[in-house]
Amino acid sequence: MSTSADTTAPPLSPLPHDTEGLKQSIRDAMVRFVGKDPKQATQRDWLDATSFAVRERMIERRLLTRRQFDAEDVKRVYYLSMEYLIGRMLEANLRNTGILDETREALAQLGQDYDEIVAWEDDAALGNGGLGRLAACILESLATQGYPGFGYGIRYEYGMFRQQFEPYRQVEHPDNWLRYGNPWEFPRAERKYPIRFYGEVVEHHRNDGSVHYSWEDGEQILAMAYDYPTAGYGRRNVNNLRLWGAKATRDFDLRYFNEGDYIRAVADKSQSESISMVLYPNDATAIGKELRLKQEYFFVAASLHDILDRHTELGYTLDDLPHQVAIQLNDTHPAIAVAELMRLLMDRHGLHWARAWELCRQVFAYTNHTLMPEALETWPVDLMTRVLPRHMQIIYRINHEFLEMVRRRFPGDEERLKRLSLIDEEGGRNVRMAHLAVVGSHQINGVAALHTELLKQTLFADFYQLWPERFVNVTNGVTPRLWMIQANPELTEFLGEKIGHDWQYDLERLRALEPWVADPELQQKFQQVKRKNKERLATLVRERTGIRIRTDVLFDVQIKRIHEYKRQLLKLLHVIELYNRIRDGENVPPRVVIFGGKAAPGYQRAKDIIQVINEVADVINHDPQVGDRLKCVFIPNYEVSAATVIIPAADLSEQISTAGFEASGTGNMKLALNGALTVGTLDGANIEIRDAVGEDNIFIFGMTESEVVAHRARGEVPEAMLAGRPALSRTVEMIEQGYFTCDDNATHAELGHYLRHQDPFFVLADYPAYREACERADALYAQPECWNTAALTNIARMGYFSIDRTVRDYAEKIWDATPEPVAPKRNGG
Ligand code: GPQ
Repeated sequence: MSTSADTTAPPLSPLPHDTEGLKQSIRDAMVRFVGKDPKQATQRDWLDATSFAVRERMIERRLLTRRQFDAEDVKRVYYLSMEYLIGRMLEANLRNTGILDETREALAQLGQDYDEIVAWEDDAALGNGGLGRLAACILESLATQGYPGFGYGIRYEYGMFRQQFEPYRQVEHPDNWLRYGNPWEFPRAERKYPIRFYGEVVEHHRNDGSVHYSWEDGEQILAMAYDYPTAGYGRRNVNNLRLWGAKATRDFDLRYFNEGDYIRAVADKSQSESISMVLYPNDATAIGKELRLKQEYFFVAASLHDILDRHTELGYTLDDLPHQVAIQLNDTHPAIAVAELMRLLMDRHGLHWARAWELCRQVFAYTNHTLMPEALETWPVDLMTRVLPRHMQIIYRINHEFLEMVRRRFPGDEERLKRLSLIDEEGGRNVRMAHLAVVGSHQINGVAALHTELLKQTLFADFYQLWPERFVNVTNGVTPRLWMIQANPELTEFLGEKIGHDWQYDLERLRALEPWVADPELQQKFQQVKRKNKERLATLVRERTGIRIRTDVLFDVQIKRIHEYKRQLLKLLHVIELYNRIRDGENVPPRVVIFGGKAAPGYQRAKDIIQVINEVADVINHDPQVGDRLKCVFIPNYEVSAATVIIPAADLSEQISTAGFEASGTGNMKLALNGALTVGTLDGANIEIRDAVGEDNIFIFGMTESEVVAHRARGEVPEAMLAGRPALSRTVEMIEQGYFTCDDNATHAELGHYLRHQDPFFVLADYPAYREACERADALYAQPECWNTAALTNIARMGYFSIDRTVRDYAEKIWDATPEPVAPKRNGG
């Protein structure tokens, strides 16, 4: 089908992409948009003016991309995610638009320092960790590869909290990232949809005997669109991320105004706008709060309304939906979309149940990111009935039809029905959102090979038996544009000199490096690059913590959310043992240990772990007997912009989760791509990384997933591990006896008890193997030629972990979508 989109409309006047033209644009923007005389401008003003100059060039390409997609009958992919962990936008947009060097020069000619200017930008931290960063990488890759792929999410006014230590404990500060406005967003006042909550379902009986339902009354708020253009690298394609902000409806106030209560009316307004106020800072834990359910429905309802409107505006019918639209659910957070699309198709468009269900199933696919029970979302039936009464009805009907089918296939198997039901009947009745997502999707994917296998064998075993063909694996990836080209310009240049630039588009081409990994000259250059990156990190560490670190030693890095299963405690036990050995006069190889990561504000155990790491670090860093042989640094407020400084400087990458718990990991990929060697368990994507780089180029240790299961079944007391292990016993005793504390012994005693008697993630059981793996790493680091060969081999073999491969896997296995590159020189510019 061809549409009426007007591709013959007059072209936009092309903007120059050279230094002179950019200089002019920046100066103009300073006056016209920022409203300042360049002579009076602050660095923040220069940031804004520069951002406006880039944005002008991006939006031009955005319009051309849209015109082409509209004209060419393309299938569109919509990525629904509660989180996008984007980071700073200026440098990313300059780089992907291809005007980074010119802009740097333009600013220099205007008397401004580019590096200082970009540092003024706040991170867009609309996500918690891996799940949100993956969503950001996927959008970047969709644009880079020319897929018609669009993100939908929430425009939180407050993103991920800022972390401070006072002085050891984590304190959370609000992240008011939109405080000074945001030059990257386009508010779309005309794209506003009313979203309903509460109210009731009314039955309408028709003459032909059919029943029609409508959802009425309750409360309405508006979802308003804010668009963020997303540029592809080395391409003209510019896609769009549409984030929804909550606005009170105009008539919000009528009732109170009539009663003369003006203040109450205005206060009410801010209450309805609170829906998009703040990101819940929880990682891999379900939240269970009414506001969270409202956030989920709010952005899903607005997105589906928008998708269907666009679909019909382009002249398509509902029967065309599966050919024109694919919707990916990023975890279960948007799973209510299944019920919402059913509601729209039936109640608004008059489709019958069976046809609506067929369309739904062909449109949706669902990505699972964890097996951990505490992360699986369920909503009390009572709550769902109150907030979304029509959806609850629809979910009951989906469940009824689904269980009827199961009954036919497994007659008399009541236990199976209970396990599969969308409603969990144990301990109060709850809607299982993962079951809704599975039943409503044509494909379900895990994010690494092991994770997908475990999904099939455990969490979704009953579903896998019903529909084996629906389960696929799509191993995660990372974008080399941010995590190599931007984060590590020196290594990028070094690779360019040796193997050219093709790898920037096809990361598998890094293999061309392999013949040279043992080349002494190349190794020397690589070491120089690492050293420079360590200097850069040392500066950041000094600025944020006041601690001085040397740059001629091994940098041992564990950066990720703080979680028991990720086992920051395992690293900490090793640090304490190293400290003891130094104090005992042993000649321990020097190292700098770097931690970074936030704890969910309500996750007390994780906060205790932060406190203890900070206290241990303080003792070690001030012990004159230790000097600079061991430093331990916890970098506060770990975020995307900090990650781009830490990762290129790392030698050793800590990926030490209890096997079976980390769905994939993506930090593991970023670090290996930058030439860090992994010390890791056989968990998540570590397994695939080992297969890619080879066993000699990674330090694998610890129990495998099945060994963990067997170990747990034996039910041993954790402290039994301490017998015959004096060094480990001493470490645990030092913690519990308060060796490292200044005030609060209780935390430490409790932590000691936890390790001895609970240790749910087997820190003690895996410790001996871990220490041995760290020693293997030390031994290799002592032979620079061998280490550098291994590090360069890691880089050369990381091609598979490009997000571009991940996105192609989704496109081929799940979306049936094809790239639609925007033709160069179509309209100039
Ligand atoms: N992940 Cl369920 C999150 O970052 N947040 C979550 O709420 C859940 C998962 C992570 C997961 O722990 C990592 O192993 C993955 O690499 C990442 O998602 C992306 O798939």
